[in-house]
Amino acid sequence: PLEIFLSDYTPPAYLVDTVDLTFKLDPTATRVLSKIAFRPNPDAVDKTFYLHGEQLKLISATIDGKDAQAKVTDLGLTAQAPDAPFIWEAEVEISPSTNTALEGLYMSKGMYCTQCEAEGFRKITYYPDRPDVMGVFTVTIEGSEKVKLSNGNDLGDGKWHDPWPKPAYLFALVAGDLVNLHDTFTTKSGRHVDLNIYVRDGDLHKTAFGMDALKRSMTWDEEVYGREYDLDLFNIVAVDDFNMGAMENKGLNIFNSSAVLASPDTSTDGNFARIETIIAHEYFHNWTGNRITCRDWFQLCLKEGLTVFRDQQFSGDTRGHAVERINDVLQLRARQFREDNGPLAHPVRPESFVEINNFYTATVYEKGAEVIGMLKTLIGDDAYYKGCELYFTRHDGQACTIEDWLKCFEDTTGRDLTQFKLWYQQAGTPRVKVGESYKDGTYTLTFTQSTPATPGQDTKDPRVIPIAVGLLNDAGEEIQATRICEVTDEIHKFRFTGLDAKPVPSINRGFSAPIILERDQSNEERAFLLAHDTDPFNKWESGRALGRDVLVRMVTEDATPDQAYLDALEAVARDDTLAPDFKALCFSGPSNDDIQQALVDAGVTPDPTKIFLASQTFNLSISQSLQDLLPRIYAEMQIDGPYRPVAEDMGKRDWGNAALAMLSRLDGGAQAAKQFATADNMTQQLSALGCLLRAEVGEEQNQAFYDQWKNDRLVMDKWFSMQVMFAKLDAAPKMAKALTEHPDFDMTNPNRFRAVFGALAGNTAGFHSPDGSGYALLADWLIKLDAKNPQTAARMSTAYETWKRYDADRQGMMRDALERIKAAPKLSGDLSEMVTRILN
Ligand code: BAL
Ligand code: ZN
Repeated sequence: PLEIFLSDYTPPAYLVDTVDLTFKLDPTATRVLSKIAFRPNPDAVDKTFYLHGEQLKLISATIDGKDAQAKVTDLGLTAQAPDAPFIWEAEVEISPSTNTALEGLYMSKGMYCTQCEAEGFRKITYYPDRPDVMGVFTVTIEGSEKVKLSNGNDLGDGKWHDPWPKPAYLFALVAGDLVNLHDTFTTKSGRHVDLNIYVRDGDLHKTAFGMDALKRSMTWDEEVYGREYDLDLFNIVAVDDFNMGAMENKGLNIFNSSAVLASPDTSTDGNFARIETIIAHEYFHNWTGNRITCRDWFQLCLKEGLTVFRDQQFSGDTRGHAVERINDVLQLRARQFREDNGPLAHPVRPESFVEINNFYTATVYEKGAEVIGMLKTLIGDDAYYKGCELYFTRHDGQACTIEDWLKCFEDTTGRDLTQFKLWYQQAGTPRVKVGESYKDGTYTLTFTQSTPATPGQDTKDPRVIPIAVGLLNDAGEEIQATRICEVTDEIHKFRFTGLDAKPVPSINRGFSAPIILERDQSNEERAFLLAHDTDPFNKWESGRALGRDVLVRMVTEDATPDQAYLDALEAVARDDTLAPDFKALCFSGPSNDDIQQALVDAGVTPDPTKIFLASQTFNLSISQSLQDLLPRIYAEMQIDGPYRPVAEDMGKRDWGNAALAMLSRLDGGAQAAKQFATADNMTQQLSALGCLLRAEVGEEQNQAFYDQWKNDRLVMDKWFSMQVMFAKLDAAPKMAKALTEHPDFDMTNPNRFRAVFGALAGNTAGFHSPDGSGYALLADWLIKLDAKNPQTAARMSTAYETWKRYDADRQGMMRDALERIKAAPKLSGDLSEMVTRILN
């Protein structure tokens, strides 16, 4: 497989003006006719006329009506093309029904659909399939399906025209016997937009929330970024078999059904919140991604980091910033810090890749969003929005780079962003050591930054790091409001003067920079900040650090749970000024992976089994210490009236269900069984089932749940997942194996595969069972899946990325599993690249 380098970028040889496509749909022999107006690119260096094309049967190809005499390989074709504008016409045949990779045109439960990002269009027809080639598409779909959709405006009779030039990765087609929810939106300048969510028959009742979220996203983007929708029609389609969450194709967003279909009966609060975020994300791409796209795939973070940042802003505005930020950071640490600290670490803008599908990562997305957040913090809100405005006007209709993006902010602020750009170029999570001193009313903070070596990058330069700092006095009063310390050197000091006594610092408030702070902080100080910090993120963070310290000592020193921590938690539980969702987060406790990372930092080899057992004791102690309070909390958090997916009610359910989880450790699941029996929404039903499964008393309810929901695919995914998630230790791989033999297990459906194996990888103690059964089982199934769907197989191989953390036995077994995958016959380029990088 070929490694591609950012530094090798050259402009395309030919540009495209218009693309006319005709699809004659047939499950095994779809004919695709293309008529493309090309013209030579004056900026081209290499003038070869080259079109990408994979798994296509070429029927005919002409240039200006004459046989093109194309030379065809497995990856594309070349032909002699004039050094002047010309018309390319080709006919190819493809087989959507046998396309299990779900890239290009494929079939999902009888409907035709497409996924072209990043490089799927080349499986539809021959084309310069690169994002810097943008054309105006007209599409005709011939077939007996009731609904036939493509991008842009509907011309009737299966004909579509998209007036906005776009790269091929934003092309989409859907055809099937679908039904739709229709609504309308009027933009701020008065454009009337028809909105539709298309689904399979039977799913229409699950579309209202998605539609509402779409309209709220449209309003938000107008109000906050001044971005207006630019077509008369916006369609969303739900598809069951989909590799990603959703896809932002121009005017025709295609969604994994799990990321759009919602109803109180079948979706949890978490599902509702995720759906709202993804709908917003895909809609926001209309400007950040579609109107302004990426010059090449190395620039993926240009659209993804920015769009994630925008969806996080939207979700914060909708559901509350404190809780949104904490949840975003939890995700970042669990996925991105883990990635940054292992063999798959790569810069937010990678320098090279073999398979671009492997770079839709937490680093590109989530760290990419953090970088935007830091830029906004450094230059201030006004300058940020001014720079964005310049970006939108200067680059509308273009395929851009990170340099283009940063230049807009340099031009609006006059600030040199060369050092800031290191955030895009250097992999690895910076570590910042904190030193402090106090003398004569002056408090000095000394930050020392360093970033560990990552693959291909042994040394790193100091970055600019915005660290938000506030100071509190002994009485818990804020004596220095949040100030941004701009760390630019390896060692950087900041002074706070005019103080009466040594203050208590609150550092990296709001998690203003995605760094690891290294500071000797006493548990007294953590408890103090948990009680008094005015910054909600650091308040929570202090509680989390306390919990982590307690658990680490329980693992390493066989310590007993710390009374001071239990008292601090009780104070949180009793504090009526705190929102219920915030309390629930304070009680969520450090994860097995958090503790592992803390142990690795302390030079201790983590044992996931030991951490699991210590966590059990830890959680039981918390439940016991709060036992008098729990029934009251639980009762107070019950809601009368119909289910509403609004932040206020969700927060109450979160905290109520946290109380239920604690109660269940004491009452053997009695209260959870009651809740399961009476629940009138999925959040309450599934929480109760989780408590019962954890307590190993939920067999009857588990069967009842299956009987009730066996015909609902999305709920069945939860059922598969829960059983693996809550299985203890080596019962988890056994459960996963048993579930693969269940008649409803379908490995070709990514959601179902992820339900079982994503849950296994997430059940840390289970996946790392000392007998190696988790590693071996996942390897067996990744090999099987790779033959059908390389993209999903490759993504799931990241379960092994931490293999070097563990003891020699576990390392050996994980290496064996990885070597076995690597040696599998006909391994895809996707999975091969991943296991090779993980092993190195
Ligand atoms: N562009 C791929 C799916 C997403 O990030 O929206
Ligand atoms: Zn995106």
